[in-house]
Amino acid sequence: MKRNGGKILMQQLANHGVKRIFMVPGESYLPCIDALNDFKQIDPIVCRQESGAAYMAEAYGKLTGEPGICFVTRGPGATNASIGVHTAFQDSTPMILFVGQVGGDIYDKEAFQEIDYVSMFSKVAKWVVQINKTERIPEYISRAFHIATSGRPGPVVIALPEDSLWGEADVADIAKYVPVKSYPHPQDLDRLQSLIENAEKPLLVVGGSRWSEEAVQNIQNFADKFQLPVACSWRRLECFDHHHPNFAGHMGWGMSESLRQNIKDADLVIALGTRLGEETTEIYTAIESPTPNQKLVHIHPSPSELNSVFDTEMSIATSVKDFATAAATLSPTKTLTRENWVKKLRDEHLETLKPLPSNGELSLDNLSAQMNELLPEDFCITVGAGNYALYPHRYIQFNGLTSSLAPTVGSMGYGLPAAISCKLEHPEKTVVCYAGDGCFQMNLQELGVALQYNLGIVVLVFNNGIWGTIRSHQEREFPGRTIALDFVNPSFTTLCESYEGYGEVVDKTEDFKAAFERALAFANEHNRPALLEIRYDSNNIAPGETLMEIREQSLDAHKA
Ligand SMILES: Cc1ncc(C[n+]2csc(CCOP(=O)(O)OP(=O)(O)O)c2C)c(N)n1
Repeated sequence: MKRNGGKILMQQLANHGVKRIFMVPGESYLPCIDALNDFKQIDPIVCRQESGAAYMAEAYGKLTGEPGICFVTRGPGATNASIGVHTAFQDSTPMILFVGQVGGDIYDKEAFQEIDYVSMFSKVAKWVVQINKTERIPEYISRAFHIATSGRPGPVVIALPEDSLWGEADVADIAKYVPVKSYPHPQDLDRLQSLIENAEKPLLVVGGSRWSEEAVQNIQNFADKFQLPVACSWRRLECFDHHHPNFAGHMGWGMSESLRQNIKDADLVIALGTRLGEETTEIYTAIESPTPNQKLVHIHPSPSELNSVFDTEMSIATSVKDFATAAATLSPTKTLTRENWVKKLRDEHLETLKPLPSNGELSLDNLSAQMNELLPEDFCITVGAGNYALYPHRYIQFNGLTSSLAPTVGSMGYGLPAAISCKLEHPEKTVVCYAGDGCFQMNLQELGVALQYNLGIVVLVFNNGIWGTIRSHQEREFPGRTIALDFVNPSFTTLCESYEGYGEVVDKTEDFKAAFERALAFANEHNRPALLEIRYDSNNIAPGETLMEIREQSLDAHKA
């Protein structure tokens, strides 16, 4: 039976289990859009801008471990969506971006909106391909799902020339993809166990993508049995329950001084699932590259990641899930006596949860610490990039998978689309987007999606009137010479009201609790967005740190 390329493509997505796509429509891929009429099991989420759509798809990939699917038009649509592809790349998130393309008859003439996507995306995607023949659509899409999810997960970009979509073919479909397994070798497990049992001060660092509830549980049991304190890598706060007695904090930007010292004191670091990137290692100082001071065991799904930046004691190429399954079979061969080490790290971590003092009538420290009481058990906090994000990540006790969505790539504008994607996937969850006034304004148009799809998310906009992070960098490098940082902001509350949402300004710590409860009640009752505009003294730039202190320290350093 002959079908056009759009129908063949949508059939493949259905076969691979896709239930939702994020898109901005475009005339360059009309047959795919038309095919949605025949595949009602696939829900099209129509976004306002391609960066929002791509971020939503990326967040879906983070939440589910399955590729998030995004459709955009050629040229301008693809360039807008590229931020989501780069996020998926650095965050190791499975994702597939479909992009329209000019037809083969006029290709390579710089036709209207034409781009060579293989060249354009080759450094920010795991794989890029253009499907030039209608009959090869099933084959390429199957390969895309496998590539996006196996080894180090990542984004795939597929360009769809018009003639491939409008053309017809009689071709067989391909069944649902099955990611390959990669179990650790028994000898490696023996050696790992011996390293762990002979260490005095080991530390397990968890991160990366495609975890499962079972894997989290298995790794928690493993940490218990082997007396391993556990830290989450940069912005992977969801990989371990922060209430667990072995949890010792998170690494990277915002890491506590005590954890920084404990990492340096550790004699064995086991990094599971995570890259040890610039942020997690604090520019390769907490764990030095190429030769760490600690014995390093690196467990990562991609062999090419292993030993590429660090000279390891031992490397195991396996996925988190497969390692966790194997770890569940291990038991200590001797009595371990590291209770004090585990307890020391835990106690020091608990100290960091106490709100630090700050200036003015509204304390961001106190606000985020309060969230632990205000949030129900089933919650998700999303952020983009900016100093405001340091507060939830320091004070909120995240409780496992899907409780946090944060781009390790540090791209602004992520929080709102991610919150939308999370609420679509988990309607029962309390989803709170933290956003700086700068971060929020990068993708605020997606409030329209929250309105259209009845999504009761809560948005906290942290209004300090500046691009605060950059101000802190300027004060550090060019003290007192700050420039090009100020905002003239709109009324954020009126803005949310214009999307039929709720808006309220909060400028005192004691008013936050009641305001948050009102916002959440509105969001839950009306299934529409609620926004609290949080006003605070912009001098408060990070927990326990002010801009004026940074300036003074820097001026002193320049004098010396
Ligand atoms: C897309 C993108 N553009 C620019 C940056 C650089 N950048 C990082 S943080 C930041 C300022 C964030 O300002 P805001 O959201 O208001 O938060 P604040 O730092 O004031 O808390 C900027 C411009 C980035 N990370 N991502």
